Order: sequence, then C-alpha cells, then structure tokens
Amino acid sequence: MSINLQTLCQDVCALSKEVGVFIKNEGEKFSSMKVEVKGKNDFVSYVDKTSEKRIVEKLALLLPEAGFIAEEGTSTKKGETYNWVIDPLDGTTNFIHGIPCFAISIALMRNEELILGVIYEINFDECFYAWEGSKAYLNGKEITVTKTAKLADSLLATGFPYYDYSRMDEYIELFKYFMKHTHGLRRLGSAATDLAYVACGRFEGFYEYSLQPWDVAAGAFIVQQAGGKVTDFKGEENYIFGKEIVAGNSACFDEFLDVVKKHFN
Ligand code: 2AM
Ligand code: CA
Repeated sequence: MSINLQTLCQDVCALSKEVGVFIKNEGEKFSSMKVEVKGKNDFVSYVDKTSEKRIVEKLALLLPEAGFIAEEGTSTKKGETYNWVIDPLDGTTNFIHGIPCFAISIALMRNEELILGVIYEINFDECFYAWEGSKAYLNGKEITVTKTAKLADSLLATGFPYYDYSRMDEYIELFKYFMKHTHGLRRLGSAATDLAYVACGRFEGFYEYSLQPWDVAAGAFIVQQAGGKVTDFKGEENYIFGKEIVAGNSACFDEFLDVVKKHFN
C-alpha cells in the first residue's frame, strides 16, 4: 500500500494540537490543585497516559498496519514494516512544575528508517514537522538549521544525565569546554523541543545521553530534513536506540562532534 506521507503528516499535526489542548487544560487545573500533594504523580501519569491513549487510538485508524513504540506502553503491537515512536508528553518535569516547555513527539519508522516527524510544543502553539522527501516546517513556514560555521559563534542545548551517572565526569568536562568555547548552553528539559529548536535555527546544536527513542526520533528526523546532521557520540548512526545523540547544523557539526568524541571515547 502506498501512503501519502504529506497528508498523514497533516493529520498527525492536527492530532498533536488536539491532544496538546487537553494537556494544556489539564496543566492549568493542575496548578490550582498543587497544594494537594496526594495524587500529584497520579495526575501526571493520568495526563501522560490519557494523551498517549488518544494518540495511539487515532494513529491506529490512520495507519492500521503500523505498530507502536510508545513511552507509556499503551500498545506494544509491533508493526511488520511501520512503527510509530511516541512520547505523549516530553518534558514531564517542566509540566509538573508549571514551566512552559513541553511537547508531544511523534515519529514514523519504515523498517529502520525515519519517514515522518511531528513535534508540537504546546505552550507556544508551535508545530514542527517533516516527512520523507520534504523540507522541514514550523506552523506552515519552511525552517532550516543555521549556517553558523564555528562553535565559538554557536548556542548549544543539552540535558543533564538523570540516571546513568557513570559518565558524569566526561559530561561535566564537556560542559566546561562548551562553557568556555561557545555563546552558551541551555537546558530546556525537553529533548524534543531542543531538537526542534536546532531544526529552526534557534540552537546550533544539541547533545545528550540516556535518552529514549521516543525523546529523539521525531526531532532527529526534522533536524535532518531542515539540513542538519545527527549521529551518536561516535559519529555513527545509532542515535535512535543507542541512547546518545549529537544533532547540529551542518556547517559546524564536524567541530562539534570532534569535541564530543574527544570527551566521551
Ligand atoms: P520526558 O519528559 O518524556 O521524561 C530532558 O533532559 C529529557 O530527558 C526529556 O526529553 C525527558 O523526557 C527525558 N527524561 C526522561 N526521564 C527523565 C527524568 N527522570 N528526569 C529528567 N528527564 C528525563
Ligand atoms: Ca514523556
């Protein structure tokens, strides 16, 4: 069966916005209920799980033969050829604390290849998307990575290690290097948003380890369609399932990756 990826991408954008409204509304209720400590985590998992359920149900209608790799485990169906990779709420810690940076991230894989990506940053109503063969877009306008050619002129984003502390020293040394040799580092708390911001030229690059496929799949694809590069810390292709990602504009990517390699390998 041939799939119209452009139409499918539009449908996934519409779905993300619909679920995004739900998450935003629940978040507003959550703020006013913050004093009630009991149920805080329940509430969050309710928002995550309900969102994922809605996403999975709709995607199952849009592409019945596809399987799912979804953070909350709503469906574990494996697709023979097609699989959706879903994070219904990327940036949960921000969401809990009422900090406006969290997103829905949905990617589609054909066998081992990414062919569609949608990231909807809920608070700013920004939808970033691309499909196989397309440019990358933000709310209907084409986006590209920057042409900044030197790390010295770059703004980077990262995320802090949150369970694998065995590589903490390497991480901190790398952090120090970037502090001294770039415009600065940002830590937004949503890897999907970080990657979307690389794609549209707000950041020159992003790196993090210990991330899951659903945190990075859509963003990695959108960065590439926006003219950027994505690898693991070795400069190889294992960035979706390998728990290491370096993404950046093409012009300073080699310099960026070299520094990461020197610190981590
Ligand atoms: P999540 O909000 O979907 O969990 C931030 O560095 C990135 O790490 C986010 O994309 C976040 O995705 C992911 N992450 C997963 N577990 C985390 C945790 N316990 N603490 C902080 N970030 C976590
Ligand atoms: Ca999540």
